[in-house]
Amino acid sequence: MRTLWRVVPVLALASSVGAQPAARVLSFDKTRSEFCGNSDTLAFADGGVYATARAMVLDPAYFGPGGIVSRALELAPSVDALTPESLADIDIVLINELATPLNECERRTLKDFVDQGGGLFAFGNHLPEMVGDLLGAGAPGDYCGAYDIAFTEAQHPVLQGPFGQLSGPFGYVWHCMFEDVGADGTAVLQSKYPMGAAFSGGGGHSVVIGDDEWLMEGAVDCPASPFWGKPSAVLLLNSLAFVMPKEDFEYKAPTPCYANCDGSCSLDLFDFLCFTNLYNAGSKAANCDGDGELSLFDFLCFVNAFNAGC
Ligand SMILES: [Ca+2]
Ligand SMILES: [Ca+2]
Ligand SMILES: [Ca+2]
Repeated sequence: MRTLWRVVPVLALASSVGAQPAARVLSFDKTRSEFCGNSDTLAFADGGVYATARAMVLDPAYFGPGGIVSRALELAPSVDALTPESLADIDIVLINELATPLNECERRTLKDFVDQGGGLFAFGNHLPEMVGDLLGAGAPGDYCGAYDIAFTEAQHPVLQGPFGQLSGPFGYVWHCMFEDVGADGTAVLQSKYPMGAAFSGGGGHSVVIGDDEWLMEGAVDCPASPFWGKPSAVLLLNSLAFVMPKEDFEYKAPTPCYANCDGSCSLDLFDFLCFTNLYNAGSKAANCDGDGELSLFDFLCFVNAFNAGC
């Protein structure tokens, strides 16, 4: 009895030290995702075409204590917009085919997230052009078409990773490509041009692939040409292992800027209108100079803040 009493606290200590928090993955919801067939969407968190891929991502034998990668992955509630608030506690952003592309605010937020050390896993025909430039890849022109795709010979953890090795042909579908992958990129899939690339810039790691059929199953109502198979599984899991941030990574949202009154991602006339509305409504938020009343000096104060920029 005495021995047991001594052992139990040690085990409890060991498990609390060893348990890493799961890495949280954020994805877009149904309202933002492209449709697939008549009834399903490509939302990664619940779309039928990704059922097998999703189950593998969440399988503790792959990601979890005692799994191939010791840190678990979990899907955060999906969102209809990428905002600094939506990235609180998020480790990896997963973006696939969207019904409406990322807007400039979302692109800036995503770049900030990756620069700080967050992970990005993006796949879909138009993802190279949507996010490639944020990662230093060359701006694409019309780099889409149906060509054979093959893994490159690069020495890279996405191709030689914890879940296996990837080489040789990968498939043939309509997809889009990078003009070039830039100084921080390594091409991992090659078509007529690089079609999939891994990025290691100053902050976090990213993998961007210009197609999504490779991750789709066939047995659902979807017109895309699915080619899910073992190489798809290895590519998916190696990519997520590569983009997983350091355990202490925590995204810090930028401090709100007073002059950006309407909270948009630019300073413009609408911010003056916004301030004027606050002032006319007698809002404390219009008391820019912090004294006890709303006056002309608050307008001057706002103009100064606006001119100072954000
Ligand atoms: Ca495609
Ligand atoms: Ca604004
Ligand atoms: Ca005032």
